[in-house]
Amino acid sequence: MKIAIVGATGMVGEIMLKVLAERNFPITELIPVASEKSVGKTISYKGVDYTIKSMEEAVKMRPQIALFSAGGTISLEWAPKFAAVGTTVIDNSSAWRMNPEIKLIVPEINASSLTADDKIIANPNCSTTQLVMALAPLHKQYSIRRVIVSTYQSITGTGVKAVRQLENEYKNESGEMVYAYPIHRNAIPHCDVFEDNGYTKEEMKLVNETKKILNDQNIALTATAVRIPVVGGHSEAVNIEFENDFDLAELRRILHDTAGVVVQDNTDTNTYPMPLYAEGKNDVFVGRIRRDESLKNTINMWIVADNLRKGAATNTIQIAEYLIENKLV
Ligand code: 2RA
Repeated sequence: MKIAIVGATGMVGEIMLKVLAERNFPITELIPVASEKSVGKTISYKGVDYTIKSMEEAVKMRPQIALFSAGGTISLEWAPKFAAVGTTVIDNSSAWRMNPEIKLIVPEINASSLTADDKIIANPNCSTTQLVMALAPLHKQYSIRRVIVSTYQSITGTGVKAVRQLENEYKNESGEMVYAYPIHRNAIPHCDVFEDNGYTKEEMKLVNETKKILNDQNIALTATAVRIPVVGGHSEAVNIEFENDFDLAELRRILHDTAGVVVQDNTDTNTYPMPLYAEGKNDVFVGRIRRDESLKNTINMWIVADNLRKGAATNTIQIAEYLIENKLV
C-alpha cells in the first residue's frame, strides 16, 4: 500500500507513524508530507529514513491512501486534489465532518457504511470519538434520549505549543502563551473558539458529530469542554438518559463486550480510568458506572482515552485497515 501521511511532523502525524508500525500496517511506499519548511528533511519509520515531500510532489505520486492531520485549510484545498487522482483521504480536521456528502467514521460503529466511492472520509473530533464508543452500544440497546457531557481535555489536543506553555509554567519561565491564561494549576472552560450561542466549537462538535455518527438527530446533547493541565488523554463525565429502563449489570456487560471499550470499574479497589494510565493505549476506558439517583432510566459514567490515539491516529488507521480488508481501496 502506497500511503501518504500529510502532517507527518505534527503531534498526530508522529503518533500515526508509531501506530502504523505497531500494527504492522501493509506499507509498500511511505510518503511523509509536511509544510514547505520541512520539505527535504527526513523522518524515520521502522529504522528507514524517508524524505519529506511537498503536497504537490505527493499528489503526483498518487498514493492509494492519504492520512491527513494538517488542519482544515490544508485539507479543504488538498483533499480534493488527492481524491481527484484516485487517493482515498482520511482527514482528521473538522473541515469535512459535517458535510452531508462526507462520512464521519468510527469503525466499530459505522464503517459498514463505507464504499469504494468514498474518496474523502472524515475522522471525528477526539472528544467525540471516545464518547460515541460508549454511547453507540447503549443507544442500540436502550435508545438514548439525552446526554450531558463535561470534558476534561489534555493539552496535547491543542498541540506542542500548549505542552511548551505548561512546561514553561512548571519552571516559572516566560514563553509563548497558546491559551489566554496560565494552564498550570488551572482549568480553562474554553476549548477552541466561542460561537454566537455561547458554546465553544469543541462543545458544538460533540453535539453535532455525535448525532451524525449515531445517525439520530433526536438525541438531545449538551456539553461543556474544559482544558486541564494533563497530557495523557481526554476524560469525560457523562450523564445519559435513556428512553427505556436498563439493568445495570446488563449495561456493564454490553460495554464490556464492546470491541475497543475496556470497563475499569470497581469502587472496592479504587479501579477507574485515568489519563495517566490511558496514555499510549488505543482503547476507550469506562468506569464510575452508576445510576443517576435523581432521574429514572439515567446513568452516570466516566470515559477516558488517549486523544492522540483512539481520538485521532488510531481511529484514522483503523478506517484505513477497514478499507483494505474490505477491498475498498
Ligand atoms: C482539542 N479536540 O482537544 C481538540 C482538537 N484536537 O483541542
